[in-house]
Amino acid sequence: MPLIIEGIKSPIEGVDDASLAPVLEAIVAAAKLISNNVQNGALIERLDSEGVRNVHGELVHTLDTLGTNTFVEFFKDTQVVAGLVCEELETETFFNVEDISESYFCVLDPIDGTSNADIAITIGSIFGIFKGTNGDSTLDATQFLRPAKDFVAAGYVLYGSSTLLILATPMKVQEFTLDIAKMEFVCTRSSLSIPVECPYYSVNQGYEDFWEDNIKDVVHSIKKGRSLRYVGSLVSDFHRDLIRGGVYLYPGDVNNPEGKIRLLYEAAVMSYIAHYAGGSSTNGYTSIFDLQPKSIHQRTPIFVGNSNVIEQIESILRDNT
Ligand code: P6P
Repeated sequence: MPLIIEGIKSPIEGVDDASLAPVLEAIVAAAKLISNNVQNGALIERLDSEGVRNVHGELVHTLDTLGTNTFVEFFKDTQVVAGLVCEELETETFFNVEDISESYFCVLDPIDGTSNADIAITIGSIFGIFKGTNGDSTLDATQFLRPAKDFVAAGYVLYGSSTLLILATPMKVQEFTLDIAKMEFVCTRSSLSIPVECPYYSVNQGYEDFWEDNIKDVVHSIKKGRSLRYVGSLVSDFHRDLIRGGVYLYPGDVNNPEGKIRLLYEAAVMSYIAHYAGGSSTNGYTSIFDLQPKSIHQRTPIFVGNSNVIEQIESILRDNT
């Protein structure tokens, strides 16, 4: 049943629960407000660092605070979002709703790649949406510690040369482009699938000296015949893989065995999108789509994109164990 969402001109397909509408409308409204701030950036002094560090020890930028506060406010106003895990907030945030068991629990990286904002490189917002587990009215981390396959919807907003909303449901992955004149999103790709061709790979080659030998073998093998593209912004690198074909790698290394990318609100979302776009993901040994999180801010090595290359990566790592 196509769902009409305020702020999106085209009906959203693949959503069979109309109660999701307020959650998606909150995301659309936040995306529009953040897009405007990103596009005007330095003109409205939105790109500075606030000189404080978040739970991960990363510098907090004005945009991070704006993004966090915007999503928190808009999710709270829905009356159907009961809880939020956000990269910028150390603990879970809960909101008053009428019926917790019929509500939604969201995971969010409000502004991914903020350090790119003041050099006008694409950044994004990454989100995943769980439906409250039947009858379970507990308000604690267990509502969020669920594998990506449990999302009812997930996606990202990409603030780049245009502002895009990528929305994945078990039925399909859709792309919507923000019409700046009308400030509404319009469907521009109705059913996305990762191409069979895989012309690109994305990894920060600068860390090569810190990779374990098996990861060096993986990169050495998959780079053959491919071009390296690395923006340093997950939503950008992943979006290129989704549209043009490719694979994104952020492996662990000797200093950070679990890598940098957070499982719940970054890797799980990209694995969900990849899964429903015909691609796949792995932490090296198991699909991230099925991976059970243990804590809300845990990190994971991630390899995501073209299924054939992901299979090749797992094969190399299995042979190296
Ligand atoms: P590095 C941005 O900080 C981010 O979380 C992702 O968007 C991006 O892919 C990655 O980190 C870049 O990390 O260590 O290569 O600078």
